[in-house]
Amino acid sequence: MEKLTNAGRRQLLLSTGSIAAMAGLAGVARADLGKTDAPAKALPNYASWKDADNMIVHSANTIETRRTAFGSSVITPTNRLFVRNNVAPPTDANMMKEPDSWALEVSGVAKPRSFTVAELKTLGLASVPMVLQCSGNGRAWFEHNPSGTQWTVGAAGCVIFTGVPVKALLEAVGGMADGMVYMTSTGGEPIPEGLDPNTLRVERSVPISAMEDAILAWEINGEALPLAHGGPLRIIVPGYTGVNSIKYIKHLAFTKEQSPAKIQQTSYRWAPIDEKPGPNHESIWEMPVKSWINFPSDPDQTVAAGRVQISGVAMGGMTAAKSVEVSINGGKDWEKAEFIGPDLGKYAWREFVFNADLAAGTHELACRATNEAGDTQPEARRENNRGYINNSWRDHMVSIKVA
Ligand SMILES: Nc1nc2c(c(=O)[nH]1)N[C@H]1C(S)=C(S)[C@@H](COP(=O)(O)O)O[C@H]1N2
Ligand SMILES: [Mo]
Repeated sequence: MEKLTNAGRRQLLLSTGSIAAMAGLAGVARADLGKTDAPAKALPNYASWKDADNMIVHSANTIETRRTAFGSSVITPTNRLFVRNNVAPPTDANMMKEPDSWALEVSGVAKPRSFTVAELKTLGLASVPMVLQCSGNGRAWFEHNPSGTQWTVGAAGCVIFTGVPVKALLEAVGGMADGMVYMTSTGGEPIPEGLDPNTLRVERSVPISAMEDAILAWEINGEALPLAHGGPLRIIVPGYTGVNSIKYIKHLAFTKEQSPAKIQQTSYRWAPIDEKPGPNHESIWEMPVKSWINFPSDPDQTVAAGRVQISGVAMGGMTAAKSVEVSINGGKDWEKAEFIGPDLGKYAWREFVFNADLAAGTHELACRATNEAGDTQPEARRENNRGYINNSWRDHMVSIKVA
């Protein structure tokens, strides 16, 4: 436990979604969605190395990639990857000085013990290209103005994490204890004294089946994992929404019950709009099939009439993206787009391109992906209280001026 100053405590509380919403973040006018000339806010210190021109700084704890800034080369550069913290990140300057000495406690196993990152590095090595996407990506299009950051498409990126498979770690501790149902990860944020830890603790449980492809990562895109993305050590749960990939992980537990933390019990739940989210609602875990167009997508730009390369990204969720179709008339007619670039496996996204001849005027461009499981991206979002997991193709459509 660490004592926080009043200012520190206020900052911590300000970072929670509902208060951010009260501060006006939910009030983005719909017409402004996706605009690239939104007023610039300064990057916070811990993320000062981000590519400011290509980010939208919603708050010190919520930084979005601009729709025009994903590039077409599959991997999202780390300096353009979104950042999302539910509470302020740790500020302990020593934490990143010797990342190899960061300790992870492991429990709910035959031989519970603690490992340093240096020790974890001896147990195994795996590299996982995957989409990291916030559960609230696409929230800005929900009509009922759910509280929380008004992300459009940029609370997502495709990156490569490298670390030790959780399975290899389990082998080293004699396997899971009997009867365990969940894999529960705890973040290393200090919890201010005097507060009920369950209100702020970032602790998430996922079904143990998610362990199959999970890794404990210390590297992203070939570089040491920075604090902003969970360094020195982070768990990665591929195919699951971002909140399940706990940063600066300090405890990995196999448990019979889900975490009692608020972030598990009453947040990240599929609650109907008019119901208070609670433990009886389905948890937000696996990601569904989704795609969106990145180029052209700037509503302030006019595209030259003639041949246009329409491009974007398509992800399958728990299975690979299999195909993607594009519509240049608002979803009336669809034609198959072509995947380009390398196929980095089922958890990564694919870049796609569709070439169209566009005459002068306004065009509504849409795309819709299908995954290997046969799920096709729906036209309508699945309504829910907090505005999670929007994969509606209609919401992600772009209106383009051609002249
Ligand atoms: N310890 C900790 N882990 C966390 C969070 C957090 O606030 N604290 N936020 C989660 C959420 S909601 C998301 S979307 C991802 C964001 O990862 P990024 O900041 O590396 O993009 O981290 C998740 N892991
Ligand atoms: Mo998130």
